[in-house]
Amino acid sequence: MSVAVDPDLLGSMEVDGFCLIKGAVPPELIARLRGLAERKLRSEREAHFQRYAHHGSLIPIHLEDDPHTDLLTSPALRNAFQRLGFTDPRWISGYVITKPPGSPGLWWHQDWWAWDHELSFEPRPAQVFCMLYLQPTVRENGALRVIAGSHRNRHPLHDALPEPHTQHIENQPQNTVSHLPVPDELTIEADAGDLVIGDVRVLHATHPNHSDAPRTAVDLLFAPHFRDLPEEFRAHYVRQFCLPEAGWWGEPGHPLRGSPVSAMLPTYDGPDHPPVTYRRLPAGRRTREVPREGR
Ligand SMILES: O=C(O)CCC(=O)C(=O)O
Repeated sequence: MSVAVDPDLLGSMEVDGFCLIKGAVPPELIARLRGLAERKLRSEREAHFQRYAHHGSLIPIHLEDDPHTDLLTSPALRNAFQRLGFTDPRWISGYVITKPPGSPGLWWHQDWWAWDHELSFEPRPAQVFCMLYLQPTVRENGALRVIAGSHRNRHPLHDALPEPHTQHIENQPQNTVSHLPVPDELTIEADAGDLVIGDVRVLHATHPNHSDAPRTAVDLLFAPHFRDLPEEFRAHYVRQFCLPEAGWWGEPGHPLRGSPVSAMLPTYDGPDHPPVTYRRLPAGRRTREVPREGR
């Protein structure tokens, strides 16, 4: 049964570029996600934590990682997406993000990657992040900071920030523009099981973790209106590295074909397209490094 669009939630996404859905995911699924996060964190090498010092970690999630398919097909996620009016949500990638005790805040950034394309200026997001917190998350232990409306409106930070997800921004000290407070920022505090869904164009950062316990979240990225995307974007998304190898949907007998999770995975049968131009900074800014990694 489908759930009606919630005008308040949809309004928050449209106007602010993010929304908070309280108690979206049930405790049993959160407990299993904690288990997944612990396994992933245990198996990661020290070099990873050094490279992603400000995230804490950015460990990819794949379909094999229990309970990821159960989360993707859960009534909880379906319900949240229907309330937001997502017409054809497809999963693109996912990460375990932890912030160890005493770790720094994450730099201000936005996560859109195709700023030369006209799609960047559409009201509806081409891509959203879903942050699922696995413990109470407040300012003290590294909650999310956001600038409401910055997904569609120019903000002074757009002209000041280094390229996101590069070593250049990773090297910025905490007393620089990449981290400092801005007057219009908001902090989103969340409980375990709350879902923060954001347009990837919105400017966001995190507070440092000043507590003595890790702060862990699962971050999933989706194309909420996949079937309406231009062909070149659909062709791009099916090739993302967290997903099963592109083409599975055309292989007779492939275990994913007809499976419940298949409805949440992007597929594409159209013509080949040259890659969409990769541009991490909005118009007027130019790439300083070529960072074709991650996200
Ligand atoms: O860890 C968080 O709360 C935010 C992570 C984030 O903003 C990102 O990975 O882009």
